[in-house]
Amino acid sequence: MASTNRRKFLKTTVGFSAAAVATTALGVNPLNALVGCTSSNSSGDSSDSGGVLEFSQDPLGYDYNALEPYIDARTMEIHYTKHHTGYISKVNDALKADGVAYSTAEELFANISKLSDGIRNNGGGAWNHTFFWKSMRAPVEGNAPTGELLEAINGAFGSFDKFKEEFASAGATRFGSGWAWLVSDNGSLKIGSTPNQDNPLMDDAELKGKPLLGIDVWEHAYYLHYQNKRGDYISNWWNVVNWDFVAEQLNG
Ligand code: MN3
Repeated sequence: MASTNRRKFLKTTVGFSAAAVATTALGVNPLNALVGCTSSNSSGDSSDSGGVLEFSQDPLGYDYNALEPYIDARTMEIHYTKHHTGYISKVNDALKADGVAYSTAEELFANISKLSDGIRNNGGGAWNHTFFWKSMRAPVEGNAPTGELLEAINGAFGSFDKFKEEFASAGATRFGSGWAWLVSDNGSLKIGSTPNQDNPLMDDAELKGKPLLGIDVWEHAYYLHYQNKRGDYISNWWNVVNWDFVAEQLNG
């Protein structure tokens, strides 16, 4: 039972390892970035042994300039080392201060409506960015989903182009700061957005489901290169989407 739960968790969540703080240098094999979620004790063991969730920052998995020309190196560096790092340290402080001891991020988000704004905003920021880094890779010519994922997108939205339009619109029309998402809601694909650092795993989110793809539409994600042109950022972002990662989320 314990190992079943753990396998299920490993398949459905990305980016958390309790106690195992990632300090690996940047520029590592991107495949390494696809691993990496345990909410376990310091031995890296099963969460069933009483491990308490603590967020950590995985290596980015590619260089800061890997997404150029679509996302510039300076934006990536600030985003990863300042914004993301900040969310992680603040959520861990808040979890400790409030004595909040869930064993997985999913469990935390499933109870988020009962917790403080500090945990909500920083916990969402910690998780969302880990997910975001993994859903990107160096630009690929003609970048597009294939196979089962493409069929699922075509089935839900009519075509890949229509899917991109709807997704871009969700990002463009999110007022202020937030995220646009593709989620699987019990197998049904949906597009929507969340405010601030909320995500579709949160119990009180308007858009609920398992995140398959997400884009950060906070100005800090694009302002240096695109200034106020959020639409240009989103349309260029399709060049760096890691569709293999998205397919893994669908099948996981
Ligand atoms: Mn951000």
